[in-house]
Amino acid sequence: NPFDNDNDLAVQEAKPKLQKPPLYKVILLNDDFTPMDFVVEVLMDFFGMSEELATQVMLQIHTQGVGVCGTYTKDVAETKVTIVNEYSREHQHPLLCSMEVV
Ligand code: NFA
Repeated sequence: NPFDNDNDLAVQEAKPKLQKPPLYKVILLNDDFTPMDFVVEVLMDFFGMSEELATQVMLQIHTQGVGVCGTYTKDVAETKVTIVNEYSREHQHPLLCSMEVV
């Protein structure tokens, strides 16, 4: 700014735009063994869904083979995948959670 007579110390006007971080879809895969109630519980407890939405998403996974639980930054998506897979294994269910870049 040519009309800016400020001392340049501690004055920073230009703000270059930072790139937005890539987003990742966290997905659940269908299988023949995990109980429907368990999948609904996972979607409510780990992805903040209402029981109604969780039931819809569970049925979509059941019929289509895969469904989206949410979209997150890489770190958050990785943490959710790890926690959900550990939780499923603890309960002896084969439910698989994964992620893919949007
Ligand atoms: N297909 C499972 C069943 O019939 C239910 C299920 C839904 C599993 C969504 C995994 C994901 N019990």
